[in-house]
Amino acid sequence: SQHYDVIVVGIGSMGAPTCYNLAKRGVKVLGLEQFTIVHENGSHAGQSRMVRKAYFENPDYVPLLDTAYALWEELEEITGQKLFHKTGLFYTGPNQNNLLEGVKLSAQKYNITINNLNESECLKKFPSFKLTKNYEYLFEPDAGYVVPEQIIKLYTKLAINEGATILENQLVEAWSDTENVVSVRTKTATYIADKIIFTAGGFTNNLFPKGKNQLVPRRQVTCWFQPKKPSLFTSEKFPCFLYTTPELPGAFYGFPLLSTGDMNSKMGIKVGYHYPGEVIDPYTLHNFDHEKESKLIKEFMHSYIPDGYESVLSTKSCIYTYTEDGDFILENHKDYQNVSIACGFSGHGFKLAPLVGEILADLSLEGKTKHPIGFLSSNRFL
Ligand code: PYC
Repeated sequence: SQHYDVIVVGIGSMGAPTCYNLAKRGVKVLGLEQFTIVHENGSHAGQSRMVRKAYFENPDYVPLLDTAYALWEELEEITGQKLFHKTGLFYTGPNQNNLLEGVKLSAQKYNITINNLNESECLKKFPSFKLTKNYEYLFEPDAGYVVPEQIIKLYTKLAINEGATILENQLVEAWSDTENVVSVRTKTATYIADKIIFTAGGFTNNLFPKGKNQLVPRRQVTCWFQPKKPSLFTSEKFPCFLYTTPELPGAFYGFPLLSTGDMNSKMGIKVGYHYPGEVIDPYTLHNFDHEKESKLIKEFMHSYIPDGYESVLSTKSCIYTYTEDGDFILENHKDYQNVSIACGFSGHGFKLAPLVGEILADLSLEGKTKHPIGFLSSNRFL
């Protein structure tokens, strides 16, 4: 069989940019995807992902986000397409909650523009949000969203243009890392390479049955709503948002009507609940109804964005793969010589996909990267 320099397993959010970065550096790459390029069985479906910089989770992400922002821009230049939709991001919730405090901490530490709005400014700028007294209202003007399916297809195409081979419907049944050669077996073939990179999202555990790092795939539901007055829900009047409520932990989030579709399209506005959902076997993602989860989201809409909810257009499940602490794992694997891995994106990874692709190419080819990813090593769990 053919000998590749690097095999990438899982050609989704992280695998597609990884193939591109490797191929661009002149190495012989094989990408293996168990489903198709873009599908609804994992973590990337759903038409929109937020890109933001005042990172409430942990300020250590901000230097990485700076680079990712530059790479989103570079991707627009390479492809000549508009990919990053700068809508701004509205954050609100009770004073002194973790999310808002986290936003302010990162903004302060890294000098990120965050506008502190008062109630009347909010009402004027974003008339569709119901506001609560004594909440804080923050706006990050440089945030926005990207369309994950579009990005993954683009990176795949760019990778192929640079010489990568990408194969669909190739479920990895077994793999090994021995004597400086990795071998990967699918139903139809065995492939050999010097190195292997796993970007398998919620399916990572299935490829590392003895994995020590606990990854927990969870089912997350999103709803699409037809707004009562669509003209109030374009990005000019309705930005991306993260909204914490006193009733529940976590945050509700959502997007305006996508500027890729027309205002009256049946796409609607997408809203979800950013909080750990039900633990699942990732291969059973579509075996559940969305009753319980949609009810919460509908109640949120009813209370806080009532004009956004005329009817529910659709509901969907996708996967978040949690680590214990909600931070990613991005490293050369501790137990294998020729294996690099990115996993455990815990529901907030897509915005960094262009950089993860670059870092994985660095790690696999050079054994190190200049990017500050020490905090994403699995050593933190030792
Ligand atoms: O990572 O920005 C994010 C996000 C928002 C909602 C879910 N994830």
